[in-house]
Amino acid sequence: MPDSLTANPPAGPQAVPTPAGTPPGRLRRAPEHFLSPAQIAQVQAGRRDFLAASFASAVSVPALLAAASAHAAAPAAAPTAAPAAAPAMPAGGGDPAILDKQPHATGLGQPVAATGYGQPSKWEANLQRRESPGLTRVPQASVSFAPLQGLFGIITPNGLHFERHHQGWWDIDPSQHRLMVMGLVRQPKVFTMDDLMRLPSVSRMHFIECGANTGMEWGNVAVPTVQYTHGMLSCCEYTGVPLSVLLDLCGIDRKRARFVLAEGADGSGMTRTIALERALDDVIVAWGMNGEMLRPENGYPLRLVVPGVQGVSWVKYLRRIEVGDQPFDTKDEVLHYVDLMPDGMQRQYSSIQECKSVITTPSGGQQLLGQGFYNVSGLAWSGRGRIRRVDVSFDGGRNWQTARLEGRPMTKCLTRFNIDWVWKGGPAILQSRAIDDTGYVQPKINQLRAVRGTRSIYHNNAIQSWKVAESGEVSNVQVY
Ligand SMILES: Nc1nc2c(c(=O)[nH]1)N[C@H]1C(S)=C(S)[C@@H](COP(=O)(O)O)O[C@H]1N2
Ligand SMILES: [Mo]
Repeated sequence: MPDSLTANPPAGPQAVPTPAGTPPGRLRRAPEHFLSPAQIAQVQAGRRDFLAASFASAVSVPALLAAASAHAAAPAAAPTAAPAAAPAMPAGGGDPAILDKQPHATGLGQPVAATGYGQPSKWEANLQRRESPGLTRVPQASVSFAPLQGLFGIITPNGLHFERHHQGWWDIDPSQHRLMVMGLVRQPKVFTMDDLMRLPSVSRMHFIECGANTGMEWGNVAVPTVQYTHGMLSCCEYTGVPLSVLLDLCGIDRKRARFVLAEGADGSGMTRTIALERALDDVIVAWGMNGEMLRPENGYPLRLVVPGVQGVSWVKYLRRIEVGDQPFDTKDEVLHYVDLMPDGMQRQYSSIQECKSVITTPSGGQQLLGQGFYNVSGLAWSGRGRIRRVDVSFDGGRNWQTARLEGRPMTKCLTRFNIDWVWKGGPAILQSRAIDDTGYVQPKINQLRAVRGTRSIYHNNAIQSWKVAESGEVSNVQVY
């Protein structure tokens, strides 16, 4: 590793005072890939088997990290790589970034509306949602993970929202899209987008988490960065009409109705049963996402928002709601999305995303470049309600301190937490533990395994551990 990465930052006049009264530490952002260029070439050449095998049997983390740091240390592939540390001050004193006239201070800048739809800075081009090559056989039935390590606050920008498609995504003409509501209703109806968008709407902030998020970590440590351990998670402000309004418009048969079925228009035939109680509570038939129409990848022009429930029930390209008197037991509820328990039985309809949290900075693949103050930051959420408290440990769970929650926690929504930390250069294990307003405490991985076994895929909400080595390298570990 180049010396510049391990050297302590010069404590010059620029040292910013921090709440903990120590100079700030520095951090190298997570490598955006955990595959070496050679491995990526192999994947591109169609050799995915070695990766599929590694994912199934837990990739060796040292190997991945070695690959990651090899990649990160390679000459910057693009001019957009994370900015290098500021050049050392010239002997004569004076910072050229201050003293020299910069082009942007002397030339004429860009005109308004140079791009009709604004784009992120070119310096941020490494912040991307990313697929796990080899995780699935075709990219139309795959996942791209949100780069949690690079996001602030709680809102996921629309272009970085994670994606999960079973049969590829579509950009459906909204003028040709229809939503049918039928079954146990007095008057079945078909709605156009115009019909729907004239109805009384609501806007609510909620997280969406795929039930399989963190699913690769059931047996052992499997992936190196928070993007891949927790990136099937996003949080938006959704706008739409409450499903209860549509059901009332159609005159739902309140005596017999117990469940509704939601069906998507894509070829995956995505269909999910939702209990009527929930359907009438906070479920939204949504077209808006962070102030604009849904993105095609996320179900444009219409998707179901089912707060607190695993992502699969948030049916995209929503085209049909059927009201019935029993669960529909569709393929995505019988064959898939069941939890294999230690006794060999399958647990079905376990839809709620239980209370969970993760530290996003510092996190796996990042590197602390010097001792000093760090703002440790992360996300907490619960499918049952609001986050009440987040505790953080720096010694693998022996001692806990309460983190600061940003803003007022909202129900079934991400909550950002922060806590001060001074790294003195020794090894540390960082963990966060969330508690929701039902009093539920996020479990340790061994507590979860004791009940659920190790052969599950879905609903792994265990405490995440990040190990900080004396070198400052941060890696994914499991602590019992
Ligand atoms: N029509 C349709 N809806 C769907 C899916 C799909 O493949 N087709 N995937 C589901 C799954 S498993 C998840 S986790 C979420 C992902 O939503 P996103 O792609 O907007 O992140 O959509 C759900 N709704
Ligand atoms: Mo999912």
